[in-house]
Amino acid sequence: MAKNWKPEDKSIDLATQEMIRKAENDGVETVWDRLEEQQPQCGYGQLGICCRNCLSGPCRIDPFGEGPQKGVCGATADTIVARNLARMIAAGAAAHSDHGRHVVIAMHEYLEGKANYPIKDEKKLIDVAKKLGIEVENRKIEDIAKDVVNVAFGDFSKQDESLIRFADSYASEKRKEVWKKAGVAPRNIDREIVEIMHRTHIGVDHEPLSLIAQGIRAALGDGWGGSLIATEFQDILFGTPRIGKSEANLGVLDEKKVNIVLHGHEPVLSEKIVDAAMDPELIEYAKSKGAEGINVVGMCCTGLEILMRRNVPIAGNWLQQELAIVTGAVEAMVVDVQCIMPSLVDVARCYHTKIIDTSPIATFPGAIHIKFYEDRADEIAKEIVKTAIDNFPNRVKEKVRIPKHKSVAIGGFSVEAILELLGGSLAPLEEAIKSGKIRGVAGIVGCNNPKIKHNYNHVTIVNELIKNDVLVIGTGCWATACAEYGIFLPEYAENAGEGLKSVCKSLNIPPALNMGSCVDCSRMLVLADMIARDLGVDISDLPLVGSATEPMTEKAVSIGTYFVASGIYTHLGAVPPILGSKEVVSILTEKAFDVVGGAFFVEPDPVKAAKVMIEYIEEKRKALGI
Ligand code: SF4
Ligand code: MSK
Repeated sequence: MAKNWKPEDKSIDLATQEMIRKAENDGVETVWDRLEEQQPQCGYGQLGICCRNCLSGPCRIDPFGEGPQKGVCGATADTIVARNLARMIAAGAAAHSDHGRHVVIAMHEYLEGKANYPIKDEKKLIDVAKKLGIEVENRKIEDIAKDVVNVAFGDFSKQDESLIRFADSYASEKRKEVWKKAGVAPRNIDREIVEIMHRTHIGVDHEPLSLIAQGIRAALGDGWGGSLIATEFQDILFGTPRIGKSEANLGVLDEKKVNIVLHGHEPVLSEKIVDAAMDPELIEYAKSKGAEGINVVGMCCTGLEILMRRNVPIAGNWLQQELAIVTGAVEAMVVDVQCIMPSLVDVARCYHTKIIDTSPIATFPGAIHIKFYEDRADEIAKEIVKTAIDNFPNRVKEKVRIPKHKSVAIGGFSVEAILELLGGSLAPLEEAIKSGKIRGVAGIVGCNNPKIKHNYNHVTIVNELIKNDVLVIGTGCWATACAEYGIFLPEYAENAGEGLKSVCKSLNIPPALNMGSCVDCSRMLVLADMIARDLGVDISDLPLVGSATEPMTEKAVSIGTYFVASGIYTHLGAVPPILGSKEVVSILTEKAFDVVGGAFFVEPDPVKAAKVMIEYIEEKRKALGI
């Protein structure tokens, strides 16, 4: 395959570059090859001005004003762009929230005696129950848990107009007032998503502002509902993350062991596989097949879930999933939901790797299907580990090359872990912000995008921000990028400005903190909300910014939207498909400020983006008089 590009153009990561070269030598096609084949990508799609919402279409609007300016039904570019954007938000919110629902169901099944998911973190359960206004004194843990489950189920099903209970219980009065006034308070996590599908059906809502408002309502149902529920229930079931040490990058694969890569998003199965891989019988079985043991590693957000709670090493982020297989050393890649490339099956055909799909809602043609059900979780986890072990003798020695590169990374910065670190309250952090040692905080969310040099934006923006004494927190594939680059080491604070460096040194923490997977963006909301309450202001008053530096998924669109709707000025490192409507652009980048106190800005250059973020932080400091 003759390429018009070099691996160094595609990633700043040496392990990634090495495996792109190996893929080329092995004749394996990767995501970057396919992006090349797709060029030039459709201009109408990039601008968001094509519509196929009915069978009279597909329709498209001529961006130069010479051809059609309306679809067959009369929809304008403004309507089409707003509808398409709302549908992206709906899909993103649905993915996060359905994930949340699955975790609630796992806990419900346990409480019904049908599944083995004992509650690991009773303190977290009690904290969550108290926040929700559930009585906890002199009550059995199981009874409290049942009430918490019922509140969560209610947020997915209630039919009245009131705000969902999780958002109502977690968000400050000031923020809720903003949502109420703007008419964007989510009433039911599922309903807001369904309503987007209804409104965007042919002939329903054609007003960009009201379509975007509904998008915001669904996104808030994600951030302060579905994602928050996922995080809280996972913490209750599997333990709230605490600060711990792990490793990151493709070098975490082990040539001598059975390598199992856990990829996707939901920890309900991966937690069980981590346990199964420690089963002495299965370890012995692996040895009987010639391996020295079993090496479980993560990929993408499932990887971050088990890194945060169990310190399991992570092999890579989104753009590295194919390359893990290219090492030739992976016996099984076990996938659940979201961000899993269907191409993995094709890559695996060139090696001995088995792709095992596990979610009843995600089937991959050509994969082995071992579907996962909560009531047989332990048994299925063992079956999967055994399948991987049985595949070890099929490894082709000549095809194996594991890059040496890996980095030690500190993770586990849940809000609870941060509080513990600070001695029980956020006061030391707030003092550091007030004194100016820390100028502000930037919350960065994940993804990679093959249109952007892998990890470049993530690393560059962190370097720029910390140099200027901005503390960075974040999640998702951003976190893996930082982990791979050594940013999650306390020593990395040497690269920070004097103020931030002194804070990091006194606490022995890195200048950027790993808060978990993409659903854990909810942790950032909770943290921001706590700081705002302590300072007696709204989130929108804080010296706080958001960023999706290498955005790719519809989930990132939903996250960005709920950041904005939570009052956060939010950067996007890639242009979303909205430029076909000046009206939509103006709502998202300007008018949103007046309505929800936050807005988007798009800037592909991470150095320039950091500059804008720092200026905004300084403006907010001035307004607060600090
Ligand atoms: Fe065309 Fe309107 Fe149908 Fe969209 S909804 S495909 S613009 S006719
Ligand atoms: S995995 S959503 S590419 S962070 Fe959560 Fe990474 Fe983005 Fe998927």
